[in-house]
Amino acid sequence: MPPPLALFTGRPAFAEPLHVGRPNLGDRQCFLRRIEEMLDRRWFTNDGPLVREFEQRVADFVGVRHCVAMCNATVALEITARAMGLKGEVIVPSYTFVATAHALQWQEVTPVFCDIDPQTHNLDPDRVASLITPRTTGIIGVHLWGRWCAVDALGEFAERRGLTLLFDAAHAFGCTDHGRSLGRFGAAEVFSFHATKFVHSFEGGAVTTDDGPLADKLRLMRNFGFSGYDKVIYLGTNGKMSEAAAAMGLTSLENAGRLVTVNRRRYTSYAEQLGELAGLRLIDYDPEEQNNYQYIVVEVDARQAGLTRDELVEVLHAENVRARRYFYPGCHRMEPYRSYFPHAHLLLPNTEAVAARVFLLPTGETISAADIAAVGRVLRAALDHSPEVKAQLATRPHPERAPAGVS
Ligand code: T4K
Repeated sequence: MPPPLALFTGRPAFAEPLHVGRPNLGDRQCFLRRIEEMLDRRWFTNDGPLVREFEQRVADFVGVRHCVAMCNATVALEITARAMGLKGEVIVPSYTFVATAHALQWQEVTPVFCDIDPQTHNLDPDRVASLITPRTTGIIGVHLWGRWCAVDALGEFAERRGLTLLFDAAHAFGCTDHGRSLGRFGAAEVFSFHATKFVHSFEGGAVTTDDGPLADKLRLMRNFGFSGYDKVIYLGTNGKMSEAAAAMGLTSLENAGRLVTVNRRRYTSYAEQLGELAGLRLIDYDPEEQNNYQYIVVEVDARQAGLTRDELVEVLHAENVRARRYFYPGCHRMEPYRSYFPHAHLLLPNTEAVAARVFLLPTGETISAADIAAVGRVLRAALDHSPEVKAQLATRPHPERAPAGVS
């Protein structure tokens, strides 16, 4: 009998693909009513009533004075970095979505990659000091998977050294640090409301801050710098959120309480499935903190599991489970950074190791407990038959596998 895996039988566990990041919907009727009202109003963008309502609700939720909604988090990061006068070099983790680095490089600010703490997957505050040069103007921390990034240590350090501190909170809506909502730290924080996020507006982002003059500046900059009909007082761009996006954002925000319950249940089901599998570990979310449980993040110990992360991902893809290797291979191994800093990996051992052993599994409204049980069965079968799986995969060329030895 061949192992019960599509790799051998040709019959995938799922007829349709299971995606990581499948959007959650919220109340469809409520969304459609908002769209109908928007059409009747004929006000589709440029600081419309839905965007204003969304901003107010996000600010209240996070507990900040100001929220400035934007078309996406990448542009929001770019505008915020520019508004804060970041130039020269800015310290960022490499283990993040490439947008964190691109938002700086796009305006010719050099991202300097700092290694992460392998436990938290977040920037290691003890390594930041050694990367400071006379050109350093700021730090951008990332709350990866909604787990808080050393906000207090980085805050104290930035203040002492006169650096601007921002946070990329793309993953962190609805998450806390010691009971304090993420989105309230540093000079400003940036959320993503992309379709794949916990709360989403199809495409969207927002900056949250308690700094009134900064919020005013961000509003001008996202609207070409206009301060009146014919008056431009800053260099600006177009970073506005549309009314249709805000309609989805509001509907999604209203669904957040229900979704976190669903996500948490999925996380618990995965924990039960993976708990018995040697070599696979689901990352923890501190039970004392709030998390949105939007990310099912698995770490593979290849020696114990008998298979590498990449081999397991291939097994899952054959079953139509589109597991993702976020954030492999790390920004420092992507262009243009790879060419600019060809030796960056030497200073990023934890980034390299974590990026080689992590994969993400699908969750959310569209995934059922039965789906998770089936994913568990696939993983169990793969580990039970690891020598056969390894031999079978070796017959298939796969140029994208992580280099041997890094996992
Ligand atoms: N900082 C961090 C730490 C981030 O993670 C991100 C974005 C940003 C900054 C920038 O935020 P934005 O500028 O995007 O607001 C996706 C998202 O596009 C991106 O927003 C997200 N992080 C990143 C983690 O994931 P890709 O290139 O992996 O997307 P893609 O097209 O492969 O889609 C992801 C999965 O979602 C697929 O499995 C398919 C599924 N999907 C996607 C969409 C859009 C659906 O099922 N339906 C959909 O409508 O970047």
